[in-house]
Amino acid sequence: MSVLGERVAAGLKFPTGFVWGASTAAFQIEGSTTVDGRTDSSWDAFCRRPGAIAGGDTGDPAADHYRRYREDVALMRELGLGTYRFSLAWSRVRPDGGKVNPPGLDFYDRLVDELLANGIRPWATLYHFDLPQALEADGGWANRDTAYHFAGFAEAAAERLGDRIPLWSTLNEPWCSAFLGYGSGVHAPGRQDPEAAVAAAHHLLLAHGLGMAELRRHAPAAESGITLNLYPVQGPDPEAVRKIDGLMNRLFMDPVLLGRYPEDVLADLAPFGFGELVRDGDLGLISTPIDMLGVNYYRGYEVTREPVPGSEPAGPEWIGAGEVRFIPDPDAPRTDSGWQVEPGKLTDTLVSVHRDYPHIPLYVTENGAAYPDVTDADGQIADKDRIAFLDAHLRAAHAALARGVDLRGYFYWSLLDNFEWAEGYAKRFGLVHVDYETQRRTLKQSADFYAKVIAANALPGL
Ligand code: IFM
Repeated sequence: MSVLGERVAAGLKFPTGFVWGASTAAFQIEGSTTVDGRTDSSWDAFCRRPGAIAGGDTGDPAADHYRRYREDVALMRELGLGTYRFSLAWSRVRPDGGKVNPPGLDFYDRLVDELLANGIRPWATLYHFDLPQALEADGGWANRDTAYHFAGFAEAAAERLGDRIPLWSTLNEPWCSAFLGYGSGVHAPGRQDPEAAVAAAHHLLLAHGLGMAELRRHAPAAESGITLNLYPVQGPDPEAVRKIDGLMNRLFMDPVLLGRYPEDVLADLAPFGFGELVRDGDLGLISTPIDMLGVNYYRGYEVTREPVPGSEPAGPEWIGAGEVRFIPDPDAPRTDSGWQVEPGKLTDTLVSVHRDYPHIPLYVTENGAAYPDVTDADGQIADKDRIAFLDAHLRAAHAALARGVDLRGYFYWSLLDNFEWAEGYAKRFGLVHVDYETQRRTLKQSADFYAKVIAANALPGL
């Protein structure tokens, strides 16, 4: 066990300097989608497609954060957040993917200054699902040119903000952008085209590499990396596990951290032209050394190829992964998203990433749960389920530390209730309740719980 492991194993105290934060993303909270030179993103366009979003919801006004950011930073301060992770809207910064739009950048400038004035460190994600629609119209991530446009966006952002932002992620969850956006089509742009989906995966990774170069140039002192949604894939059938683990995890981690695509995944994706996409020099760029890896964890994947009554496919049908099914646990509690609550698998994820890619510091950059929160007669939101979720997952993160994982911090998803993509506003993940009629913010009881953990740097009662 490492020295760190021994120190934390003594009690549920977190290491000194452990980073406590909360995350959001531009499209999910900002609103104000037509002001100060912002143009449409792929999500604005997708929201207009009949039936794409539950309840016909759109990204405006969302949580009106664009106008209420000062109030939101004050809430972060009340919570004691050390770091706030947010994303930049590309279509504010370089509308239509074209020229830099200073008024769009000014918003992030104001936000960053407000955070710093309140003693909160900013962590910027460059890309969290919202591509300028003009680039989408040219093929989006299925078009290699988009990766080079991304480099221009990264350059503009880092040039302007790199002096004040100490933590950067190039991309958030490229798996979702590629496979939900261009494969199953449940995310923008809503395409169902396997070849476009695998092309998007490679071009997103290329964009990450090109973006890293810009961050190194314009924010040399910052810690920079990428955020991936990772899943511990387990089950009785090794072939099922291999396939899903390859597609969900190793397809993204191996090129970034080892400089190569996994052979078995290349073989799985060969019928969709994946091999031909990769040009000389691409993997060198994609494996530009990163300073940390962000891990987003929500649920595990217990899978098999055996028929399981009532289970869903664990992967896209079009690569033969649809034959792999989830093995549901009928006794596991579920969140309002229908996801099983599996805190122990957060430990498994962190331990296996640390084992397979040993030298990379980790952050849990997202972990959280939607529940149907109810405001009681006193105006209180007693979100006991979320408190239990948070407590259990923090214990799981702590268990990973005790097993020697170099885990540097934890970010709850999300600070505010927000636009949960195809689910619209119906799913509430926030520590802070947002009344979308009045935009009134109310701290839920989970926010008080989290504030106490942060203040003590420890789990309560210990
Ligand atoms: O809301 C999303 C977020 O945008 C990306 N990670 C998962 C969250 C919950 O689904």
